[in-house]
Amino acid sequence: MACPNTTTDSFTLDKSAKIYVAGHRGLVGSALVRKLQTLGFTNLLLKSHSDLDLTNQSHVQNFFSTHKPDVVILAAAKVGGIHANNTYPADFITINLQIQTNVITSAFHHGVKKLFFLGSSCIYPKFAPQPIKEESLLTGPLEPTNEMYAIAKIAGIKMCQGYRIQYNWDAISAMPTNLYGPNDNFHPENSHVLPGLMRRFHEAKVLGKKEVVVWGTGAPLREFLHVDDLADAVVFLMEKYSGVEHVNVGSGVEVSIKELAELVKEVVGFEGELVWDTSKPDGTPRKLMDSSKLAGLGWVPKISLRDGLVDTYKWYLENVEQ
Ligand code: GFB
Repeated sequence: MACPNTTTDSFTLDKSAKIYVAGHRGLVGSALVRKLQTLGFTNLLLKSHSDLDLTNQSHVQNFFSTHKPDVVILAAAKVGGIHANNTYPADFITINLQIQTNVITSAFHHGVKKLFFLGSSCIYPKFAPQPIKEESLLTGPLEPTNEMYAIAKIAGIKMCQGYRIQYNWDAISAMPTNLYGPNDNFHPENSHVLPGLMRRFHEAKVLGKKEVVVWGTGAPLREFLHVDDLADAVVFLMEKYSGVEHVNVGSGVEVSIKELAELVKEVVGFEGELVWDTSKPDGTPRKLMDSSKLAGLGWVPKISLRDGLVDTYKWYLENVEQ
């Protein structure tokens, strides 16, 4: 495949650049807004879902023609944990394809200088060699529980590549590992494992319960990254990277779901027992990403899993609990 512009390139992200953060109320988008504001970016364009439905093509086109952002960070997506992905496959593929197609095409047609697309580590084959390198994309079958979401995200990567190859447009994409932090979804069924367990342990502690049910066998391995580290990496890549290939963003630290459950239990202060519900799916056995490409560019994460959990539980108590 012809790959123009495959090396790193310097893009000056001006402090006054008009940056549209799509999905600014979510886990990733809100972390990006905090990061950009801390760095002194003053011209952020933010629209909530009630003001702009990103699945509506004509609304998205009108928005871009009216506001003409310089830079777009596409963090809006329908996301969820293993149960939500398994239960609502039509929503996961349709809504994500609609959002990303509308935003990417409108950004291209309205003169956006740089677009950043965010995907997920579930784009890789279920049995990809570990740690997973960027080159593993499309080398084998996907994990069935999140195939629809993964296919939408793979389409997003390919759209960025297509526009770069055909038009030399500066669209880049990054694939974060499993994320957590403030503004996560703490829904008991539809969330990812970390916020789901945090809420369950907290409620069990408050109600004086003796047991908490945890899904699956506890054997799957997962890599977790605090969303503030991800936001830092996104800004870093916006400024330092311009290439056709997506970039993995991980912490390099892997834990089993059993180890994670024990750690969340300790941080929350629940003193009862864990009961494993093996009727629930484990999902992919392991998905540790190889983030050496990003490390080679000069970025490494800073927040340990324990510190990140303490920070997230504090946020949960101050926000969700209230
Ligand atoms: O975080 P999670 O839903 O997503 O589940 P994936 C990770 C593991 O934790 C699975 C187990 O083995 C679950 O069975 N688990 C244990 C739980 N207790 C719970 C619980 O209370 N809630 C949840 N949710 N899991 C997602 C994909 O896969 O990863 C998404 O479905 C996305 O598409 C995301 O890519 C990053 O890591 O398995």
